[in-house]
Amino acid sequence: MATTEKELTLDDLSRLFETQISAIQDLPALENLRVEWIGKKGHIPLQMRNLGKVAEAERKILGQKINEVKTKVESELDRKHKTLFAQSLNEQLEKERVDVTLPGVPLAKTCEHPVWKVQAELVKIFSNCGFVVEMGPEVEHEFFNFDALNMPKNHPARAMQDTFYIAGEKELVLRTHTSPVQIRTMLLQPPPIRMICPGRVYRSDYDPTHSPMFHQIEGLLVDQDVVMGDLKGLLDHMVKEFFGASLGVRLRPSFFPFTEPSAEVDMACVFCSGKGCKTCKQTGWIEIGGCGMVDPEVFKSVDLNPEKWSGFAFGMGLERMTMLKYGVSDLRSFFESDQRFLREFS
Ligand code: 2U9
Repeated sequence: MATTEKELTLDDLSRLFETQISAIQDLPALENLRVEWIGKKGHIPLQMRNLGKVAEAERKILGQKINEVKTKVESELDRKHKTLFAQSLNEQLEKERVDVTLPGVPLAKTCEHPVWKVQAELVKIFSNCGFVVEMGPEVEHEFFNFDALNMPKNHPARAMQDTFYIAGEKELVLRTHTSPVQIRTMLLQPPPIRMICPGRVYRSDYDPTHSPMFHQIEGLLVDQDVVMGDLKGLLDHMVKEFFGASLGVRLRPSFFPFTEPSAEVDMACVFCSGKGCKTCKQTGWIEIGGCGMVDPEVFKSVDLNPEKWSGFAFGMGLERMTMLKYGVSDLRSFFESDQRFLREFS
């Protein structure tokens, strides 16, 4: 190149560039031309280097001339780059055009798990009555799961065979109910409180009516002058809304460490409307959960004065509510992931 370069005048070089750039059709060819002209070993830098060998008298004029050619080369390269870039972008857009009239790719149909569906329905019913959803951890400290709920160290539910403990962490358990969420809420928020807590709970049990993991929804109301009639009214309303029928509710005296008085909640049998059938063992009633007035000891454990505050609480198993609503007989079907069973509810 050096010999040819010597023989070419700057005007020759300028004309050569014009011929070459006008023949360029695409960006890769333009890049090669850029390297050939203004790259480190290109025509223009070579001209600059040769300038040192030229007699001083001519150097200034020649220097100006080289700069003129250099500016022209650079601006032509830039202009051509813009044109070719826009051209290639247009070609690409044309090629990748989306035909929105083509039929879409069908999505596999999915369905909500029946227990989650029931959970959402119950949340809606209680939300409409002013109850707020609160959540808490599933790995819980014994204090929130047992002690604060009036279940002392020797309580049978705390035995290793009933509760899952965390290996190496003797004070941590998988929560056996969602009640610790109520304790956490009362410690964080002053009354009045109206809350529900749906979620997973864990107990060491496995048979047609028990699973080691199941779902509960619990509710708590704390205020002044709360009476058991308020609780009964709320449960009546919930059953009517959830089952869509006016089925009666009765409270049967029972015992829970965290409520006093306590009661089992029964509703008129959904299958025979209370007339008596095989499912309700001819009693006309079906158990759906438990409830009661918050025990004064529980209020004391969260630093609330039981002389001033009163409240009610209730709890239900969501699998049980789903079984009653949809007539499912084996609780284990909820956890087997059998698509044929699950699709029944979509
Ligand atoms: C606080 C105070 C009281 C929640 C309650 C029940 C009764 C109950 C069972 C129903 C079926 C659990 O899923 S199940 O096995 N629940 O019988 N739960 S009263 O009482 C509370 C909770 C929190 C602070």
